[in-house]
Amino acid sequence: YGTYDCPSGSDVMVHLFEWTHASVADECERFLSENGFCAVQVSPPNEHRVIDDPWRPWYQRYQPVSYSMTSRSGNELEFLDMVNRCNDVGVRVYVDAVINHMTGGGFGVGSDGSVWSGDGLDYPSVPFGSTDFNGANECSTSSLEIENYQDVIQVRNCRLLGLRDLKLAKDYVRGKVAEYLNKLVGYGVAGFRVDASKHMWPGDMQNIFNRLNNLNTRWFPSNTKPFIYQEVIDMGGEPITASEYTSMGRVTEFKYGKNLGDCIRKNNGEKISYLKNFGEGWGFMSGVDAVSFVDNHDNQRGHGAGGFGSILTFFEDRWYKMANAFLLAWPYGYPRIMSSYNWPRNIVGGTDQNDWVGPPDNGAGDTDYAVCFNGDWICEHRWRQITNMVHFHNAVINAVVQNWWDNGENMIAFSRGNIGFLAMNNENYDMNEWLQTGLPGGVYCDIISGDDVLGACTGKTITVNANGFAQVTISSGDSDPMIAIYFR
Ligand code: LM2
Ligand code: CA
Repeated sequence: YGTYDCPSGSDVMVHLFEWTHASVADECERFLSENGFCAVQVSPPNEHRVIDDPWRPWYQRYQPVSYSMTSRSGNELEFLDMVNRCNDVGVRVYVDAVINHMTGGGFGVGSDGSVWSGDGLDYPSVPFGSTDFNGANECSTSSLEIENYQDVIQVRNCRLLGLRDLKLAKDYVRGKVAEYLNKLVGYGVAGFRVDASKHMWPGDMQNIFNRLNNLNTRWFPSNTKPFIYQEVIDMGGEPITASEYTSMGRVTEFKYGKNLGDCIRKNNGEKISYLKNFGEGWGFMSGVDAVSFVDNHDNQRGHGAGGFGSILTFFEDRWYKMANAFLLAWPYGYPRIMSSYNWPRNIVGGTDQNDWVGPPDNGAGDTDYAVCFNGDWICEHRWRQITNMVHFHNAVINAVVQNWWDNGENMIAFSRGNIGFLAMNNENYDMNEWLQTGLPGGVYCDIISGDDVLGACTGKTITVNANGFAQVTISSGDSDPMIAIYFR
């Protein structure tokens, strides 16, 4: 676990948040496979609670009702079709696996028609019953809620936000969870984002992972286990740390997006020149253990960790492109690009009043095909600056950082060996520097301001002399105050 082998020339994943299976399948074929994406993270595909108040929030999908396969994204056949089609074009599918808990309180009928009762701890279509959940024997708080993150037992045995906490110490529960994950592996799923990993004992998770089958040999080499990456929010200051999980797979590094956002926003005197040793040098986990990202579906709306004042999202599009350019140019972690839908963000007193809003048009018909740039689908992964940096990332994958330059403040430049070069100007005055790019002499196309289509550059061109130097000019007024060039 914890290894991932992407087809060569593709080394980035994208989270197509709340996309339907049908739309993901199309996107694999028409875009992801053509643009160097290794994998797509999809929303939880299993049966979930259906919430009316507020109306069909995105977060209903983090309340499992069963492991049957009709969700807001589509049914089981559509899921299978998606996995087949993505795999056929070399794009892996990673499933967001919600296995720490089932629903919150209440009762109802799930997205696949199953009855459930959180009040009665009854999920007959798994089936899970009251003895399959942690209760007063395991969790010491009278509310059965997590009340204190300094208490490891609470964090793992009590309820997160009222969500009924599965007794993963129990063989039967482990078996049911493993059965679900193995069903997905059998379909051709290549890996899992493991939701709420902080709230599960590493030993319980290891036991479940030990039960996982090898990947489907229709697409993958024999004896290959699923790729695991675990969602652990470790900002420091709590007894549970990311390092407890790295032996089982990668772990989401939440410090990355917060600190990168702070540098780009210049919060508290932070500067992009400080990015010179971004990563382990900042106290992050080792890059080989990390999934790195600018924002995720939680912290882009003020859930999870980070905070609106730090995290950058598509709402701050100029900064966001800078952050993603850095993410993709700088060697740290397995990068994940967020692909979002728009919603009427309305931050009042630090909370987004509309943080619950689900994907465009849902509830109307539940066949909500994502069409990029149409309506509210943002498709950050298709923004030219970001897509082109995915290509850059893949091109420089084996090259180390060299030729770092900064002005001590908010102008930076560096090369990746003699393959690629990025320069960024986050000052409010123009950058005009004679810099070593590391690249062989020639005329290069800046892939931020345009595309290099069959050698015809639609953006700026940068001339590198025989010694590798170039005049780098970036106006502070540029819509994207950076340039990126690479050798191919
Ligand atoms: C995660 N990672 O560890 C997900 O990334 C995150 O999106 C999930 O929370 C969380 N863990 C549980 O899987 C989201 C959302 C919460 C929401 C839960 C459950 O951020 O706001 O909680 O999903 O849907 C909601 C209500 C909350 C209520 C709870 C239970 O916001 O007030 O608690 O449902 O009914 C009483
Ligand atoms: Ca738990």
